[in-house]
Order: sequence, then structure tokens, then C-alpha cells
Amino acid sequence: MTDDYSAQSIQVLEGLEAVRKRPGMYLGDPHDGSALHHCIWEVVDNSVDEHLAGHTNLVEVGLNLDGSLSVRDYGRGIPVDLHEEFGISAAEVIMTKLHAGGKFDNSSYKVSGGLHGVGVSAVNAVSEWMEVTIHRGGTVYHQRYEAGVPVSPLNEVGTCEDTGTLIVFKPDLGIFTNITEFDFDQIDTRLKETSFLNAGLKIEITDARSDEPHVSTHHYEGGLSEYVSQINSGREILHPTVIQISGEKEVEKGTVTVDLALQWSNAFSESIRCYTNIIRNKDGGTHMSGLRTALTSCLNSYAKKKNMLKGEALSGDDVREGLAAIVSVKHPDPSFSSQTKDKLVSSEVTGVVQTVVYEKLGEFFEENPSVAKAIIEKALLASKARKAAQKARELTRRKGVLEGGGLPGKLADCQSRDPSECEVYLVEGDSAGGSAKTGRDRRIQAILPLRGKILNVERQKHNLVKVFQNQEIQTIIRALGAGVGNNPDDEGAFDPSKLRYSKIIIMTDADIDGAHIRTLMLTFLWRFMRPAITEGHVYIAQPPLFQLTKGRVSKYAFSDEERDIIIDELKGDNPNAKIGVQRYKGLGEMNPDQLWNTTMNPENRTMLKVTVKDAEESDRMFEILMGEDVPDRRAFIERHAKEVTNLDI
Ligand code: 0RA
Repeated sequence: MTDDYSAQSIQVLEGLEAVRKRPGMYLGDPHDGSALHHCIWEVVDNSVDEHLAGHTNLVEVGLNLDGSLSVRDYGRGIPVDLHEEFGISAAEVIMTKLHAGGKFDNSSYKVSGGLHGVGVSAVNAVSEWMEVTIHRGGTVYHQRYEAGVPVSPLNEVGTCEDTGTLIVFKPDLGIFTNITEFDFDQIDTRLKETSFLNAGLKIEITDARSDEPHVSTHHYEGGLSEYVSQINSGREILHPTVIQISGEKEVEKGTVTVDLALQWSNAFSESIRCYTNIIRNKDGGTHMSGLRTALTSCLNSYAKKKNMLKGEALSGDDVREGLAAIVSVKHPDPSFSSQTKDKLVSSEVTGVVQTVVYEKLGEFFEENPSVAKAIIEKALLASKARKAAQKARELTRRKGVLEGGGLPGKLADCQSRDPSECEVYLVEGDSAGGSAKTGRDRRIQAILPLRGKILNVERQKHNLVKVFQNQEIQTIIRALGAGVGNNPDDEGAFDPSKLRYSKIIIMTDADIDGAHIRTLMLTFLWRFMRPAITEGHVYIAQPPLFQLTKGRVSKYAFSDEERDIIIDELKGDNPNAKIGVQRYKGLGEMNPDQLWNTTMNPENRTMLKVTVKDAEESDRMFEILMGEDVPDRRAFIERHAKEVTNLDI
């Protein structure tokens, strides 16, 4: 017994040491905030499991002043009895033994999200300290750990009338770097999603790190359909009630259940979110493909039956345009493409989702013919628009060929033909374009001046013909030479490997108009050449705001703060020295030399690379900021007004 116990302890210590040595293997990157936040999901998942097992309706999460985080639930409480095999309390096993995960009774945790997680012990290992308080059988128990190692026994510290578990941990800053503070917005977004997926579960988040504690509560009885309604808020919906589908099928490994909520709106994009056992699979997987196949065949067969199809069948893109959907599957033993569970690969799920959706959606259409009609008409319209756009795009291409080589006349191309070293500047206005042409390194830098404000494509998304007929847009498409359109299946779709330049640099004036023009360009790139952005080809030039001169010395400042610092520097010991301050209103005010030296010279320029954290979020932002819906835009701007620092008046 004693021998067993110490052998066991050594094994535990070795397990925890492995997590501390290689946190990345268990929790994700400890240097960019992902492992830090993963710790929270890991602990919260255990409490969510108690909800799934039917024992708690409330989970409270606290962000504390000392940098620790607490999670309290009102479930059964972690068992405290002696664990026969290990000779220590069950609670201590759960808190310290890697992969124990606390799941003794597998059957009651069939569909838990935490089931396949690394467990709370991994979080314990990377915590400076962790404390567990258990309310169970009328007694309150408490134990403390440091770096995963118990520093006290599991003590009885009081009595209670309720049951439940409180876990508090402080991340070990010897392990986590760079991002070491919990991000409220990220936690709020994720836990909101968790409560949507667990209808009836209330999650309360309290941020007590500032003078005024901030509380956010998520509680959705409507579950998935409420989630879909929220995604579609502010959009014009095609049918008022969200379509709900549920079903289950036996597979070899047990029962797979499927829950879906679907609603079409007038939006251009599709937003389908997929989950397995309450965990988001951001790259979809077999549930996603099952849904897609079922949608396409279901809509086509209904349309055919009702004689609504004139010519060709509807494509997948046509039927999914404007669809917001949640697919949530529960699977006893799912497989994913990676540790991070971004994609579900269990092949049997495709068929399950496909069958359930095909059957139930077909039934729904039979019972709700007017809804079915609206959805199919929208898909038919989408199909028509897509074909027209395809023609317009063809025309653009052919016109390019007719005009000799296909390069637009306005483009001042570079000499090199090696895209990896070439860059193209999309420049606001002809005068700045002129300076840029003279100032550039003509071996590798091409200049494309654009006239004023390009078309706001967000407002033309239902009229793609107009987009493709637009002069400035045709010019950009032909200069980049890599096609256009985000659907890789379309002929002539944008293909980043064909780009004539590896860097596309947007260069506009440092004022509000410039910012607007930049946004219009980004909107176009996002809607029609998305991989250029997601694969990191798009940059924003940073022209200086000020030129500061003292005698023959001249320096540039890129912000107000920098201006003040440089002025102080130039003054040196003599406060009365006179410094010339020139505010650049536009690129056109700079001569070619200045533009080269401050903004274009690859040796010393600063540029911003355009990156995207969340494609769906970005989609929504373009929709709100550049689209037609004014109230939504006003609300968005008001919400974010405090973040705006560079309003120029
Ligand atoms: C193992 C078994 C039982 C509950 C738990 C673990 C449990 C773990 C955590 C972690 C956070 N909150 C939790 N709540 C419960 C079932 C015990 C029983 O049958 O009473």
C-alpha cells in the first residue's frame, strides 16, 4: 500500500512535470494567450459536464484582481472518498493525475465536452497555485496545490447545505509569457457560445479586476435557435421562425445525436458553425459536409417537384447563400484532424447528418410550402446572379486580352517578373501616383494609381455585373493577374499562386478620406480576392504625418506622440531653438524623394500587414460597416467609439 502510494505519486509528479515542460503539447501556445485561455475552457468544461448530467443550472466564472480565475458550479461536487487504487482521495486524483479528468463514471459523461480534454490536472500543473473547495454531503472540503503538487491534505473546513465545486487557479507566469492576463471579451464570447449550446444553462461572468466590477450573464432557454436568431440580428430574414431539426442514429460506437437550427436571410455570405460535444470545430468536417450535401439535394428535389427549376440544378453555393446555421452533434467517441479539434473527421457522421437533415427538412418543406418557396426563390436568384457575374468576369478577361497582354494602361509595372520580389502599390489619386512612379524602385515596385473612391462592392453584392463592369475594379483585377472571386470552383476564380506581385500595398492619404478609400479597397479584396488577405499578401503603407526640420536636419513623425518626442530631441538643451513642423495633408504634398524615403523604401519603411483573426467576424464587420443597414452601423460605431483614437478634425 505504502509502496503503491509512493510509486503512484512519482507517476503523478512525472505527469505534471511533462505538462510544465511542454505546455504547448497539452494546452496550446503559452506565449500568445491560447494556452492561458484554454485553461479556463478546461475547468469550465467540467462544470458544463455537471449540467449535461443534469446536476447544475448555474456556473459562475470570476476574473479576480490577483490574476486568478474562479469557476463555481452547483453540481454534485467532486467525490472526496478514498480512491481504492491510488490510496488518496478521489478529488486529489482528479486534481493531480493527468488524464484522470474526473470521469470515473463514464456513462454519465457520454457526451461531455471535457471528456476528451486534458483535464483540470493539466491546468493545475501550469498554475502557480490552485485551490479546490468542495461542497458535498453537508461538509465543505478544501485543498491547495502549488505547481500541481498538493501543499495541504483535503481538509474538512466547514459545513454547508448546498453541493458543488469551486476551483480557483492562478496561472504560473514562469510558463505563460506575452499575454498573461485574461481577456474578458474572448471569455465572454466563448462562454456565450457555451450557454447557447446548453439550453437552460446560466453562465455568469464577473470581471472584478477594475474598480467597477463588470458582470455578464448568458442564459438562453431557446438554445440553438436563439443562437441563429442572434447571428441573423439586423439582417432581413426570409422566414420568421428558425427551422429546428433533431435526430439520432446508431453507429458502431454508439448513438450519434444531431441538432440543427437554420434560418435564411438576405445576407450574401453563409455562416455555418459546427460543434462536436459542445466544442466548436472551426474548420467544419464530416457534419458540415453531411449538411451541405443534404441541403443541396433537398432543395433541388423540392424545387424539381414543384416545377420551380427551369434550367440547371441549384449549386451548393446557391442554396447556402444567406444561410445561418448551427450543427451540433453528440458523439460517444469522435475523431478530429488535430489536437485542437478544428475539424471533425469521424466518417460515419456524414451519413447521419445527411439522412437526418434530408428527411426532416423535406418534411418541414412539405408542411411549410411558403417558407420553402421563399428559400428556393432566393437560391434561384443567387444562381442567376452568379451566372451573370461569371459572364461579366469572362468579358473582363477577354477585354484584357484584346487590349494587348491584358495589363491596364494606368499600371506602371516593375521590371522583374519574379512575383516573390515584386510589389504593387495601389495609390489614391493621380498626383500621388505620379510621385510614387518617380520615387519607386522600378525594378521591383509597380504603381497603380486609382481614381478617387472605388465602388463600394458591399452595396453591390446582389449586382455583381455592376462590380465587374466597374473600370477601377477591372484595372485592379487585370493588374494583379490572378483572377477574381472567392469560390475556388468557379472558372477564373482568384488564385493567389498566380499573383503577379507577392505584396499588394494600399497607399492612401493619412486622413479620413484616405481611410475610407482604404476600407473600400479592403472590402473589394475581402469579397473578391479573400486569399490575398488570408495568405498575407496585403499591406497598408504608413506615410508620415509630420516633417520636422531644424536647420538642415529633417525628420519624420508617424504619430502625434512621435512628433513631440522628435521635437524634444531636436531642441536638445536649447528650448528656444526653432523647429519647423509641417503636417502632411496628403501623399501628393510629398515629393518623390520624400515619398521614397519615408514610405516606400523597403530598407526603412514601416507597413501594416493586414491579418484576419476570425473570418466570420470580419465578414460581419464588412456587412455592418459597408453595407446598407444604417441603424446597425450606427450601433456598431457607437459601441466602438471609445476605441477610435485618430479621428482627424
Ligand atoms: C467525478 C464524478 C462525479 C462528479 C465529478 C467528478 C465532478 C467533477 C467536477 C469538476 C468541476 N465540477 C465538478 N463536479 C463534479 C460524480 C460524483 C457522484 O456520483 O456524486
